[in-house]
Amino acid sequence: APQPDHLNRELLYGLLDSYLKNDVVSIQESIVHHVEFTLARSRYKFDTREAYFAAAHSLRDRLIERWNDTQAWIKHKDPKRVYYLSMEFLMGRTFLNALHNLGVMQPYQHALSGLGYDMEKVQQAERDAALGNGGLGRLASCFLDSMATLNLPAWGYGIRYEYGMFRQVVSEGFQKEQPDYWLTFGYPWEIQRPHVAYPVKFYGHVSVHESQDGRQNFVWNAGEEVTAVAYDNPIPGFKTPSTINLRLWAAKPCQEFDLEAFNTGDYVSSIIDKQKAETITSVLYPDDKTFEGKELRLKQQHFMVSATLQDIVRRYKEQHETFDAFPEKVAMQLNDTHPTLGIPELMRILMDENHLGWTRSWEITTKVFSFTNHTVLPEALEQWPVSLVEKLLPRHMQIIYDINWRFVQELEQNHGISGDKLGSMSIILDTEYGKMVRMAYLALVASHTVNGVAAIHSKLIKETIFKEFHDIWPEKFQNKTNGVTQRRWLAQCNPPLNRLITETLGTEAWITHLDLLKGLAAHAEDETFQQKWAEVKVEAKAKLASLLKDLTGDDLNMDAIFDVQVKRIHEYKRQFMNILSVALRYDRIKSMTEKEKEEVVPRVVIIGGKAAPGYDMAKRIIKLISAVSETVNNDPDVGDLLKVYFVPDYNVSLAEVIVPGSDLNQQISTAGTEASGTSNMKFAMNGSLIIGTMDGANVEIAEEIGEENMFIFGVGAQEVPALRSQREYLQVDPQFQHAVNLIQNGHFGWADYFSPLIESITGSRDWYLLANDFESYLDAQERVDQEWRDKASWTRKSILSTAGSGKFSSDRTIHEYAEDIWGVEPLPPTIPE
Ligand code: Z57
Repeated sequence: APQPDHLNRELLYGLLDSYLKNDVVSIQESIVHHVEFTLARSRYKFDTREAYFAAAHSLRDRLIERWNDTQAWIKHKDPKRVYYLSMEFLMGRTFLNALHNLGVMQPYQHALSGLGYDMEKVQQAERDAALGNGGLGRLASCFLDSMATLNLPAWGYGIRYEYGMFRQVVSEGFQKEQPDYWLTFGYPWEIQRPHVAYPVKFYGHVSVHESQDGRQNFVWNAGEEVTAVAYDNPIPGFKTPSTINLRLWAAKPCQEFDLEAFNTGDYVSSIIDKQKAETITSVLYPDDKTFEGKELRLKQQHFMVSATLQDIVRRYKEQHETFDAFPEKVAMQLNDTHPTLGIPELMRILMDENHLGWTRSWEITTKVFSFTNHTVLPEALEQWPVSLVEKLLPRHMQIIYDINWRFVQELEQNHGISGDKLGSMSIILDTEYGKMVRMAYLALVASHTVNGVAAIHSKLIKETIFKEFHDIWPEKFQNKTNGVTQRRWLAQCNPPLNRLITETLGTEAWITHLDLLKGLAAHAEDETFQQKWAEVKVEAKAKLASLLKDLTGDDLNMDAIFDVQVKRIHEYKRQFMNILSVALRYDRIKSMTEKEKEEVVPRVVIIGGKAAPGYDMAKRIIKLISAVSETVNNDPDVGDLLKVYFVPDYNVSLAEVIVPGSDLNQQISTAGTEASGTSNMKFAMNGSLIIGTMDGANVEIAEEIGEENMFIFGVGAQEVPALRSQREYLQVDPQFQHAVNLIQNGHFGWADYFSPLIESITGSRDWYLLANDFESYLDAQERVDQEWRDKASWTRKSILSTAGSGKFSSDRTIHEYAEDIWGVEPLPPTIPE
C-alpha cells in the first residue's frame, strides 16, 4: 500500500490515544456521535432500534481497534495459523456477547440508561445472524469464541448468505417458511473489505500446454467468473484483547465484462446477466442431514473454498518465498465434507499456478487438511455426480481422478487390496445413475486426521462408515468430543446463575476454566444453597414463562416441570416418541378421578425446532405436536396438570431463554444416531436434568455427572443393529399401541394426515425403534415424576449437573484440536512496537 511521504507516528498515536475510553461519558459521546454521523439521525430524537445501532457502532469501534492490534501482532510473529472452513456459522446476536467479552457491560448499561434507554430492550432490537442450520453451525460459532479466548492465531472462513435460516411460522399447525433477509437495516458487526477480492472460476474447459522443460501445464479456461468480496466479522475473546476474524465471502459480478457481448450492442442484457453472479451467495440451504445434489450448492462450496484458499496462499506468500514452510504455517479444518473441494483446489493452485508438481503438492496438501465428521446417517453423506463436477469444475475433476488413481494404486501395492473391496473404498462410486464422487472418502484420503465429535461417535465411524479406512490408517482417527462456550451459554444467558456460581466459588475464573464448576458439588447437599439454587431456577423459569405468555397468552403453572425438547425436527431425534408419551399422559389424566389428579405431577411440555422444507415426515410431526397441544391445552379436565407448546421459529436467541428456564430436557435419539448433540451440554450447564438415551455426548455427560443424576433409558448402540433386523417380530408394548391408537382414531383430529407417521413406526418400518424403547422411556418418565416430588433431591441433581458439566466447554475441545491436530499455539497479545 502507498505510504504517506511523512508518516508522523507521534501524531498518529496521540490522535487516537484518548478516543476509545470506556468511562460512561466517553461511551455516551461515542453513541451520540454514531447517532448523528453514522445513522444521520438527530441526537435529540432516536428510537430504541437506533439506540441499538448507535451503541453497536460504538462497540464496533472498540472491536476494530482490538482486531487491528491482534492481526498486526500475529503478522509480526508469523506463527502457525489455523483456518476453520465451514459452510455454516450460526452466530445469533453479537451485542451482549461483545459487551461481556470486552468487559464493558456495566458502563454501557449506565451510558444507555443515562440516555434514557433500557439495555434489555436495546439488545432485543438485534436480529440473529442465522447463517447455519443447527448443531454443526452453532458448533463453529462456539469454536470461534473459544479460539479467540484461548489467544489462538485462528480465523474462520465461510459465506455471507443474504438470506439466513428461514423464519418458521406455524399456522394451523403447519410449518410455513418465510425468507430471513437479515441485512435489511444493515449489519453493524461486519466490515466490508472491497479491496480483498478474488476471482472465482466456473465451467469451461482445460487445455494442456507443453512447457519448455517438457512438463505438462494445465490451464483452466473458465466459462464463468465471479468475484468474491470479503466481509470481516471481529470475534472478541473473553478477558483478552485478542480479537480474531470471521471472514465471510459475498459474490459480486466481476470487473472484466464480456466485451464481445458489449460490442454486439446488447449492453443492458449483458449487465443483467452479470448480476446473476450474486445469486451464488443468496441463500443458505436449509437442509440438515439430507444431501440435496443441487448445482447451486456445489457452486457455493467451490466459491467458498476457492476464495478462502486464494486468500490463505496470498497471506502466506506475503511472508514466504517458497512453499517449503507452508505446512508449518497453515492448518485447515474442514467442518464436515462441505468444504472438501478445498483439497483439489489447493492441489490446482500449487500445481497449475505455482508449478510445484504432483508429488510436492500432494505432500503439502496432506499435511495441512484435517476433517471432522458429524454424522453416520447415510442420507447426509455427500456424493456429487461426476458429470456435474466435470461440468462445473473440469480441472478439479481431473485432479480428483488422479488422487483416486494413486490411492487405488496404494491400496493394491501397499495393502494388498483388490476386487470388490477396492471398489468399495474408491473415491469414485459407480451407480446405476452414473459415477459419483464420495466426498467423505476424498476428505479422508487427503487429510492427516479425521475426527468424530463424541467418544461413541468416533468409535462408530471406525466400525461402520469408515471401517476399511480405519483398517489401513488407524492412526488417522481421533476423537474430539464437542463442547459449547460457557460465555454465551451460561455466563451471558443466565445472569442470576452466573452470580450464584461466582459467589459460591469465590471467583469468576470458571468463565475461562469451566472445570472449576466441580467446586459446586461440595454444596449440593447444603440446604440453604439448594434454596438459592432453586430460586435462581424459578427466576429463569419466569423469563421462559413470560416468553410463552407473549406467544400464547397463557400463564404457566410455575410448579410444573418445564420439560423441553428443542432441536431440528428429525425422525432419528424421536420428537414423535415424546409426543406419543404426552398423548398417553393426557389420556391417563382424562381417566382420573379428582382425588387421583391431586397426585399428578404437573408438566409443561415445550417442543421447538425447524423441519427442512422438503422433509415431509418432519412437517407431519410438527402438525401432530400442534394437534395434541390444541386438544390438551383446551381440555378443562386437564387444567394446568399438562400443557403442551410448540414454540415457533426456534433459534439461538430463543435458546438463550429456553435453556436456562428448563427443568428437564429430552435427548432421546435412537442410540448410535446422534453424533454428539450440543444442547445436552448447554442444558446440563444450566442445571436442567437430562432424560435420554446412551447416545452421542450423553454417554460422556453420564460419566461426568453420574448416571444416577440423569434419567437414562433405552437400548444401547450395540444392540440396535440386531433389534433392527428383528423389528417385525418384536412384541409391541400395549402402552405404545394405545398411544398409537389414540392418534389413529382421531383423538387429536387429522387422523388421515397422521397415517404416514403411524406407518413409519409400525412393524418392520420402525427404523428408529420407537416401539422398542417406548416402555423404557415411560419408565424413565415415571422416575422423573417421582424425583420431582422430592424437591431437595431434584435440586441436588440439578446442582450436580452443572458441577459435572466442566468437560463440555468448547475451550477444552479447542485446546485438544490445537494440540493433537493443528499444532498451533496460543499467541497472547502484547502491544506491537
Ligand atoms: C448437523 O447439525 C450435524 C451433523 C450433520 O451431519 C449435519 Br449436515 C448437520 C450435527 C449432529 O447432528 C450433532 O449430533 C452434533 O452435535 C453437531 O453436528 C455438531 O457436531
